[in-house]
Amino acid sequence: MTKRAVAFGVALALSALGSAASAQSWNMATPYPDTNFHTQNIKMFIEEIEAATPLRITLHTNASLLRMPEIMRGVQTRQAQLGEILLSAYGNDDPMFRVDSIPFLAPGFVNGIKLWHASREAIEQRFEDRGLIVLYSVPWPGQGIYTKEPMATPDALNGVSFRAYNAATARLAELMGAIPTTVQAAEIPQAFATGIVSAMITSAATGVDSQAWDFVQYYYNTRAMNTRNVVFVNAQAFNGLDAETQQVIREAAARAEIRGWMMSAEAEELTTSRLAEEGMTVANASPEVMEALIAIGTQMAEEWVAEAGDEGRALLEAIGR
Ligand code: PCA
Repeated sequence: MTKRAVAFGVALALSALGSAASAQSWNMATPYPDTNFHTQNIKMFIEEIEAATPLRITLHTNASLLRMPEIMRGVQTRQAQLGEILLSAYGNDDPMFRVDSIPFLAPGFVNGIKLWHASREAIEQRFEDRGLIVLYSVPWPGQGIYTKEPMATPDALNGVSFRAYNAATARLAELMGAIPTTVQAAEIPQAFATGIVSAMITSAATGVDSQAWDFVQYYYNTRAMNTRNVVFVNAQAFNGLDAETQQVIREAAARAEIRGWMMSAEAEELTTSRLAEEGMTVANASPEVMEALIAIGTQMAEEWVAEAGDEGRALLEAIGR
């Protein structure tokens, strides 16, 4: 073989290697259904990446690839390269993961943005320690309480079996005198149908996803907190991409974060109206119930700081609490 032929062969092999490396197929796992605004946002995120890079991403929705509690581990072990989780569902791992679930600590989208910016670095560090990279985070609409019977006073939930989705909502239920059971979003209709739970806290968006009107009558729009989802990637997989593809993903993520906050605000309006259109009674919680929830929030913030320590105290100061 001539020198030239060898050089040509090497170049060919290298370019084949190069395109094999960039034309990868990835999987992404999310716990939420196709119609949910988070999922719609992810689809746009993926479209933007696929339009600008050879990377191909298959999205597995509605916990079809991995159940929510398995997604972080699943991305660490590269069963999927990308994942979306409800961050606070991992709140037992680290208090930083559940600060967004303390009732009335940072209610509403504006406070939520402040809280995210103040906690982002600490959360990113936790992900890095786990071999993961945070790409973006989007909040759920405000959280409200769904009941079968009217909830005029705080004791209405006494002894009621209550669907929780993380440690914080379980604690909230407990402090309301209810009996919490953790149920994943994808399993809500079944849990109500089989009588495992008869009340819950979640957004109007998840109420619509689970067709709450089939099993509860009342939605009390307390807007107690805007707990967040995080979209993240396996760090090794990400670092294995060429710099240009990495850049495209980072930029698409930044856009998805801003778009997602707006989509969440829009979903809050649309899905709250939808609950009413489907025949549910949508109401503000009574002053007594609000007072009780706010007091519970204060207690939970104290409990949280006791666990989160100096870092937690500094975070609350940073958001003016
Ligand atoms: N939906 C998710 C988390 C918060 C929300 O609005 C759920 O209910 O599991």
